[in-house]
Formats: sequence, C-alpha cells, structure tokens
Amino acid sequence: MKRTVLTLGFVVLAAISAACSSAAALPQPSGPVVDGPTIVAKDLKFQQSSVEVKANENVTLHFDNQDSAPHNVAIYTDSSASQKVSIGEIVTSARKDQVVPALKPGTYFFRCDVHPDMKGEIVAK
Ligand SMILES: [Cu+2]
Repeated sequence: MKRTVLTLGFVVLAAISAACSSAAALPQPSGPVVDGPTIVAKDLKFQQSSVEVKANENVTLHFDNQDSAPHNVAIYTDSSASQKVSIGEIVTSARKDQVVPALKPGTYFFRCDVHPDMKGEIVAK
C-alpha cells in the first residue's frame, strides 16, 4: 500500500513538472542584445506604467522587485494576455534580468502574473 502511494505521488509530480515546463516554453532570443529599461515593483505596483524599448532588437529588461511579495514581468501582445511575448521569472525581493525578443514597433502589455492588477505597457520604437 505504501509503495502504491509513493508511486502515485511520483506520477503526479512528474505530470506537474511536465505541464510547467511546457507552459514556460517560449523561444529564447538569439543574436545581439541591447540594454533596456528598468521596471521596479514596489508596494504591489509597478513604478513605471509605460517603458520604451528599441524596436527590432533583443532587449535586456531589468526587473527590480523591491517587495517581499512575489512578482514577475510577463509581456503579452495585448491586455487580453492570451499571446505571450516574454514571461519573466517570478522573484521575491530580488533583481532579475530578462531578455525580451525583438519586438516590431508597437505597444505591448505587461503585467505581474501573480497579481494581474499590476500592469503597464511597453512601447517598441
Ligand atoms: Cu506580483
């Protein structure tokens, strides 16, 4: 009986980790990367409601989470958050760089996936 429970537990764990890794699978940008803006999270808000990046270049985004709450920068094509562009790692009280793949000129949407009320826009020019 104990062995069955252990085996079941392992199968469930394996299924969960498989689901997580496929959900996180976004193509990693290749080629040169230019430096980009910093986005600060503080008091459960992004301190920048709009940041600008160079269009058509991979950009390093600097995320600075000054909260003890977990946040990330998750970029989507628009506020429906249905099409992912770049999903940053969720961190707590830490800085994290994130390479955003080259964006065509336009306005994109970002939010914290943990707190979807935290949001802003990224303008690629
Ligand atoms: Cu958050």
